[in-house]
Amino acid sequence: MSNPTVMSRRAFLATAASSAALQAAQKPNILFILTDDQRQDTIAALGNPHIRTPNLDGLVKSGLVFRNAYCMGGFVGAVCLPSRMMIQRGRSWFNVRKQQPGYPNIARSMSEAGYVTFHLGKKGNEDQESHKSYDHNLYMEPTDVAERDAALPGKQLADRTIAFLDEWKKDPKHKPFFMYLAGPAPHDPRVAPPEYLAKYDPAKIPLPANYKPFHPFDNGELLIRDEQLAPWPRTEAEVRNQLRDYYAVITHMDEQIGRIFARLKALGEYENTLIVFTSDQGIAIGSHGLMGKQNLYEHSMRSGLIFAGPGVPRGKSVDAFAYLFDIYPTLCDVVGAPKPEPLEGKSLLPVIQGKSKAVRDTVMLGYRDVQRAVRLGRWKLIRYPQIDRTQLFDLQRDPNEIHDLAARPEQRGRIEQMMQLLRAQQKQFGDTLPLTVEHPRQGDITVEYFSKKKEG
Ligand SMILES: [Ca+2]
Repeated sequence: MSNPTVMSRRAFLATAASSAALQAAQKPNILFILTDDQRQDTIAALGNPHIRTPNLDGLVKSGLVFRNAYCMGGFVGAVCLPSRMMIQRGRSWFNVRKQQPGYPNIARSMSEAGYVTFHLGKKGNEDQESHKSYDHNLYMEPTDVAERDAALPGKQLADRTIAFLDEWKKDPKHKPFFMYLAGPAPHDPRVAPPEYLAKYDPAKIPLPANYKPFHPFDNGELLIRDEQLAPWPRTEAEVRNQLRDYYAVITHMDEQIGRIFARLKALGEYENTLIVFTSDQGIAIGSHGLMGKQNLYEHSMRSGLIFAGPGVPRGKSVDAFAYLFDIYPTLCDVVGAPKPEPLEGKSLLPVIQGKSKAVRDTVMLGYRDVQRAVRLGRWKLIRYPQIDRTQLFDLQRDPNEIHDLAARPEQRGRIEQMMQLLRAQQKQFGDTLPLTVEHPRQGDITVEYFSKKKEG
């Protein structure tokens, strides 16, 4: 056994070089799967016995789950867009649009770290500017609806990914891959094949625990497109039917993801691939009387974030706060790439490796100029500045945000503390929205508004 202290300089350099070569050879492939509008509670292994997601369940069991990973929110109703920009660029939505040409993005960083980069996904409400940095940049093709199977976006996503993997594997000089798969499922329109619909009986799908026929007040965005995907009041039957379609699309999508995993295994690459799975944000579908994701409740802003593969503990879940824009710097750390200067995301690697409990004390969420929220430990405060309204939830006792504690006198101090925290977070990210306005609106979009509309 050689001793480095007495090793000749030449021998030492030779050893160092071969060790660097070994590391390079062992650089993991990275498969980053981003789904569209998938609530965290639509993965069976994360506590939903009513949905079937065997492949995502396998990922949960073989990896580490961040239970408190959030989309920070967005500046437009199509929250997909800011969410995806934040993910690609590692910046908050307040700063993500301020970038100069040549700005850092995840594809550039992975290229510089020696990866071949591949993107396949939807084109609308996506960060097409960042996509130009991928070596292979593909969009979903419009499909021939006459050919039923080919019309399913999940099938196309898997087919084309598998085709790329097969070609990549044939090249004896291939670099490790960084793949970003960002398909359109389970976003509406939710079209699943009949045999997947048949797996779910709407009558047996439980309503969300926080199901309501109406949202209890005007949150500033009750008339947007997504909220018109079902009539008011949201009936139990309508919500169950929509959940059936949603679950069927997710089960189909899960199967297609399983096909990609199976091909990685067949090619002998699965063990050397780090898989990152998340969704750009969740959605309501009946929760709180809402249908869309233009709100800051947990069902809409919290995503399931899973890491699985080399160096990741198996079957673990953590409560550490995370933003989806932390994924980019995390992957920089994984591959040993520098984290470019303007990144606002923080690497989650210390949490993944068990060296640290958390990298953030809080998260701030926002939606246009109508909603802001902040989390502190088990507590969550949501502020609606335009109507001068505040909600406070104890997520430990009330994870479904059903019992608003804001009017309780004993919570006055906590609300003051959390409003201060929210202001401090706004300052940190450059958010200039005042949390109080001189002339608050009445908030006209109420139960009465929809009742009159129905009569009229
Ligand atoms: Ca989305």
